[in-house]
Amino acid sequence: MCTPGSIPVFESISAADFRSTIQPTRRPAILRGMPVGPCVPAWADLEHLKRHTPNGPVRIHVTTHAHMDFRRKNFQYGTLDFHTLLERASRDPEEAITEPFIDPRELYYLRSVSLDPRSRETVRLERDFPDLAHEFRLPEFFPPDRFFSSVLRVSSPGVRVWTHYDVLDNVYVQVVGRKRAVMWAPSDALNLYLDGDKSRVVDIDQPDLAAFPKFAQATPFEGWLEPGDILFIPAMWFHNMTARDFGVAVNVFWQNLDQGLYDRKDPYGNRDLLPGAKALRMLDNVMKQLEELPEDLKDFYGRQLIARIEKKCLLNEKCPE
Ligand SMILES: O=C(O)CCC(=O)C(=O)O
Repeated sequence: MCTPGSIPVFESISAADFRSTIQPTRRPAILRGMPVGPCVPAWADLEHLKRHTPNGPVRIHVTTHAHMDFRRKNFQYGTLDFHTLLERASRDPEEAITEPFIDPRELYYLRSVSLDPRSRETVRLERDFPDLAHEFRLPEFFPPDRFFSSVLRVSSPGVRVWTHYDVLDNVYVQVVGRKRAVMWAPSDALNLYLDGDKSRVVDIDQPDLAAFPKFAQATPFEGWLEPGDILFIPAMWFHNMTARDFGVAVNVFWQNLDQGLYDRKDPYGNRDLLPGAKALRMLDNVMKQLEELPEDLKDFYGRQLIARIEKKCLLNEKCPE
């Protein structure tokens, strides 16, 4: 195991520095003091936010448990008008809600999807929230033709989104409120008990080590985002995010690799890279083959497969400096 660390903070660097020295390291970074437009501090004013946004219905997560758990499904989906969502998510959590979905103290989380339900396009801030887009600027982190999506995220205080990875490089621009980010390198995949793109270890601060003993060997990197901070989340880095306050953020994704590697029918940008997805499907067939063998021989050939994969695919473990 490597020593747990902090996500490094880079003050007032340029977008060119990001492209030449930070992105190529394939390691997360907090970029502080970069120009993101008048959204900071303008969006901290709820009335301003309401004046500059349409009040259409949005699909949200509603939960009574701050730590959302995708396995126990301790949340449900609901629909609220956007302004009602803003009012409810920004209230003091001790304040009871009249006409809740589940409970007067429920919490909310929005990951914006296209407001046009028939649209198969990826979500874009400037299409669905044009006035907000006008007040938000992203430094030139990538060439415009690599843009994939820009997602508006709104969160009640305390809400935690489970540990998962994204297949695209992205930046999480924290506009309102503070947020805690805990991240793990892709090389920690075997210690995180994955179920698809998500980790089954929901409580990362008090993990159930009897159920998930290898989690103790995973190396977390932690950082706190302040309004105006930009977190660089390299593709495949696991991240777990907790809102300390009412939060508004813009999460921008781009295709950092050859475009042919991505699934073109993937509006959310969360499907595995094509060769990876194909390899996983082929492995299902391999496993089916091994099912024909007695248990001890299945174990024997399973170990041979592991040895080959270790030799051909895995990089040598190296602790990040
Ligand atoms: O908004 C958050 O707190 C987490 C969002 C996130 O990391 C994601 O869904 O990729």
